[in-house]
Amino acid sequence: MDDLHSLKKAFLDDIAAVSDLDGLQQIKSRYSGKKGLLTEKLKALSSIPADERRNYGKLVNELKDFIEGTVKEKELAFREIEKERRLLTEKIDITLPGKPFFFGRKHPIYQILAEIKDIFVSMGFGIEEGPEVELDYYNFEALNLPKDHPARDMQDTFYVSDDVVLRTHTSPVQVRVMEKKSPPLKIIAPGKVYRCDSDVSHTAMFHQVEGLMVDTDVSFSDLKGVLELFVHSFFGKDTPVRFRPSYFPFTEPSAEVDIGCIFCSGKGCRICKTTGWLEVMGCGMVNPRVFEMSGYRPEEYTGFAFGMGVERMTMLKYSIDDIRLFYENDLRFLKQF
Ligand code: 2NM
Repeated sequence: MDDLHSLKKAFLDDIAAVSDLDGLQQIKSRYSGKKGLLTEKLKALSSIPADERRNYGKLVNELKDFIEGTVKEKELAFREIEKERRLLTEKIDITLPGKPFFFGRKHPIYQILAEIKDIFVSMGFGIEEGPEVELDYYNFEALNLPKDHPARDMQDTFYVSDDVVLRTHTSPVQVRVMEKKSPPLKIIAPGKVYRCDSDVSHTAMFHQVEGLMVDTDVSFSDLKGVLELFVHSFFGKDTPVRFRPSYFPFTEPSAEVDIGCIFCSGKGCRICKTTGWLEVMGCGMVNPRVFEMSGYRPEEYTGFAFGMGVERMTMLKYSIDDIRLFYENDLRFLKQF
């Protein structure tokens, strides 16, 4: 019996000295583990004289209950202390400002492209798209650009093979639409085009919007009305506009559309080369030969067409002097739009 008293005393000393859960775990296995001191006493029961065994066994079991109960109590107390400690140290300050979150946005070229589309859609134009890898026939031949025309030069055009090119304008989309649909037609063709060219105002890939309107009595006045309305919606209603004679193989007559220089208000500067005017797009009455090749009867129909560069429109609208800024992916530039 004395051995049980000293075991209990040793346990109480150990428990009084323990300061954390790890230490408690060690005590637990020292006394009631598989090879623990209490377990030893239980195993030794068989070697005790039969008349003492009953009483001794009862005391061992009582000591076992006491030790296990005390360990459990201590464990709960330690867990409570640990919880208090974590509540104090892991406090979250909900008044701290949040981490900044950066939203993506449309590239400036696509913002302007959407603006241009909206203006023409509001005038009743439909939107048509087509392949960027195009047959020489649709890119050149059907637009009255004969084989020896300078625009077909290897220096400007990316050739995929003898009769396949990267489209140099979006006009081939319009030819494809004319082959499929009969007049009246009122469409724009926005998209990427490719020319082997690069400097401050040219990149090998850029975006164009071309337009086409065909009906039985479309006139140059209709062309002027539509494009003036477009320029005034896009650059502002007080922007001066003029039509200057020009030449394109696919239109006759042809013209360039100029706006009063937005940099010097028409006084003449370095950017407008002292003319007071800036070229914004090309246009004209569709050449009857183009209609013929697409299967429209030139005796029955007339039409106008126009084309503009989206990068150029964006540069003019925001006074940007280097086209390459659009494609360098510098967020300091892109975030301004
Ligand atoms: C321009 C200028 C003038 C044009 C012509 C055609 C088509 F397919 F109807 F013949 N589409 N676009 C055209 C006319 C484009 O861009 C400067």
